[in-house]
Amino acid sequence: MTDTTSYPPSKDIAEAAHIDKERYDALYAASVQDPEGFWAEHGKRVDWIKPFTRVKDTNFDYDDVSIKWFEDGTLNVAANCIDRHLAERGTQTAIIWEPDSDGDEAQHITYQQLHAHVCKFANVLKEMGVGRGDRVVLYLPMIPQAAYAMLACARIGAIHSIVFAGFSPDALAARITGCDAKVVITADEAPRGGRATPLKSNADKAFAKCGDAVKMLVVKRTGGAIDMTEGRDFWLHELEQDVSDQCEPEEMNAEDPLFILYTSGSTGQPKGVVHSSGGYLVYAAMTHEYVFDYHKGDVFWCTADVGWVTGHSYIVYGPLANGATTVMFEGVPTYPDAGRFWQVCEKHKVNQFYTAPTAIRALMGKGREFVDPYDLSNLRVLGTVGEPINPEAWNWYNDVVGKGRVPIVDTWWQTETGGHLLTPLPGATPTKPGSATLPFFGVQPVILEAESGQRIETTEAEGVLCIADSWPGQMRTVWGDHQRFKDTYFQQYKGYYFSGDGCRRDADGYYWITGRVDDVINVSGHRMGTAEVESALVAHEAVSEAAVVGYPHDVKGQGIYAYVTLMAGREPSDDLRKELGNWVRTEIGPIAKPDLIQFAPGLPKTRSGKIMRRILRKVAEDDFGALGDTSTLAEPEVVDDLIENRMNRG
Ligand code: 6R9
Repeated sequence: MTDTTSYPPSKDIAEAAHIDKERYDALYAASVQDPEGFWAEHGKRVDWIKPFTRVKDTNFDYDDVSIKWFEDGTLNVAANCIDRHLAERGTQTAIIWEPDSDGDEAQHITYQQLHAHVCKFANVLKEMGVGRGDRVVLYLPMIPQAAYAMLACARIGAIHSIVFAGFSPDALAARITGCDAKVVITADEAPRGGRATPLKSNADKAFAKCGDAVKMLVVKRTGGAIDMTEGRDFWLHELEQDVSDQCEPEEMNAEDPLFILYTSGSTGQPKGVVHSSGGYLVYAAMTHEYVFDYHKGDVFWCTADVGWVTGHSYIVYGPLANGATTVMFEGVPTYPDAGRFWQVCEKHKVNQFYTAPTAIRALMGKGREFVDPYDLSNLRVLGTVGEPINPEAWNWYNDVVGKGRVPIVDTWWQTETGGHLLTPLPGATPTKPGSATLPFFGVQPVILEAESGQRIETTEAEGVLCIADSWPGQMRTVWGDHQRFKDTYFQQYKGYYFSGDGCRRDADGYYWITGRVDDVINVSGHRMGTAEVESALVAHEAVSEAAVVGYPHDVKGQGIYAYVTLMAGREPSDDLRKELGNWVRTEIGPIAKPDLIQFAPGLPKTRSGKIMRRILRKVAEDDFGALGDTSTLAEPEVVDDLIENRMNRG
C-alpha cells in the first residue's frame, strides 16, 4: 500500500501560501512548547464579546476528564459567522447553493441576505418557545435553510443536533428523544440524484415515538403533498411573515454547547458528541484557513452533507467565520452524470474542493472523459476526508483532476475532534499518496503499542493512534453521559485521548492511518457501528443471531458483511436475504444496509460464548488461508460451513 513517492509543494504555491515549510516548523514547535501562549494568540481570531483571560484548562486523567478552553470568554457564533463581516463584505456571496437538478438555477446568498434570513429564522424559533440551551433537531436536505437553521440556533443560544436526511424514522426518533428536543426542523421532501426522500412523512413516523410536546417546523422545498398536524406542525414561510429580520445575538459562554452530533461507536447506541462554542469555532476557522490555504475572495466547496461533522466545520462554521464564499450542494456526484462535480467547479470557479475517497473512486471508475471537458484551472487545493485514500485514487485525483499542479490535503480527523488533526498544509508539506502526513498546530499525536499501552518513541512505529494533549476543537462530553465520554476515549490508554484508529509512522515521521481498531466500520466514509447493524438484524423475527464485519469494497472502502443465524424452522432464501436487507434499511437507513448477507447455521464462538470476529473478518475478506488458531472454538466445524458458503467470492 505504501507509495513512498513524495510530492513537495511547488515554489509558486509555497510562496503564495499562508504557511510555508519554515513557518510550519516554527509555529508547530511553538504550539506544543507553549500551548497557552500559542492559543492565547490564535484565540483572538474570533470576535469575543468579553475577551477570555484563561486559555486552557484541560485534564486527560481518566478519573477527572475535563476539557475547557477560553472558559471565561463570551461570544456569539452566529455573529462571528455573519455580523462581523457585514461592514467589509455585506454584498459578497456567503453561500452559493447548487440544487440537485442542474436545470435549476443556483442561488447566491450575500452576507446581508444571510443576516436577514438567519434573524428571521431565529425569531421564528423564539416564537415557538425555543431559548438558550434548548435542543433543536434538524432533519433537512442540503438547502440554504439548513445553514440558516444552524446559525439561527447559534444566534439564540439553542443547541442544534442534525440528523442526516438518509436516516430512518426510528433513528430520527431515537435522536429526538436522546437529546429531548423541543423542535424538529424538516422539509417536505429531499431531492437527491433525481429522487425525493419523503422527509416530512418520515418525521411524522418518528413523532409517533416521541412525546406530545415536540413541535415541527417545515420548510417547503419541493411543494410535494404532505400532511400537517394542526397545533404541532408549522410552515416556516408562514411563521416568517410575521417576524422581524433583526434579532440580537445572545451572549454565550465559550464553553456553552454549540451542537450535538450523534455518531457511531463500537458498542451500544450512537452517542451524542457535544461541541463547544468558543474553542470549536476557533479551531474550525483556523484549520479552514490554513489547511485549505483559504484567501479572501476564494470560493470554497466541501461536498459533504451538513448531517456529518465535515459539513458542520467545513461548509458552515469554518468558512463563514472566515468570511468565505461556501458552496452548498444538494445533489450527488453522479447526477445527471459523473461530470457534475467538475461542471459545478467550473461554473462557480471553485478554488478549494474537498470530498471523500469513496466519491473519487466512484468517479474514477466512470473514466476521465467526465472530467476533461471542464475548466478546472481555478482549483488551488484538493482535499479528502473520511477514510484512508488508496494511492490509485490519490494519483487519479492528482493527475486527472489536479493536472499534477494542485496540492492534495488528506485530512484525518473525527466527529470528536471538531476539525483536522493530521493533515498536510498546501504550501508547507510534501505529500505522499495515502498519508495524512503531519499534525496540525497544537496537536500531539502518539503511537502506543495496542496491548501494553506503551508509548513507542522511535520515529518508525505502528500501533494505535492517541493524542497526548487537548486542542480547542475537541469534543467536551457525550450528551447526558460524561461517564461514557471518559470510558470511550480515556479509559483504555490512561492519560491519552484514544482515537480508535490504528496508525503507522514512517521514517520521515509521517502518519499513515490503517483503519479502525474497534468494531466500527467505515462505509463510503460514513461511520457505522457493527453493533447497531447487528441489533437491527436480530430485531427481525426470523433472526436468532447476527454478526457484522467489514470487508474490502472497491468503491465504498468497506462494505457491510452480515452473518445471520435463523430461528429454528426458518429456511434461508434469496427472498429472506432481500427482506433482511430492506429491514435494516428501514430500521437505520440506506447506508446501513448490508452489502452481503450470509446465512450461517452457527457462528464461531469461544467456549465462553464470545463470537470470534477475527475469523468472521477473514472469511469476509476471502482470506480463509489465514484463519489462525481455531482450536479454542467451541465448535470448530462451523468454520468449514462459513468458508463453504461465503458470499464474497472473487
Ligand atoms: C471527519 C470524519 C472518523 C473516522 C476516523 C478514521 C476515518 C477520517 C480519514 C480517516 C484515514 C483520513 N478517517 N478521515 N481515515 N484518513 N483522512 O470523517 O469523521 O465520520 O467521525 O469518522 O474516519 O477511521 O476515526 P467521522
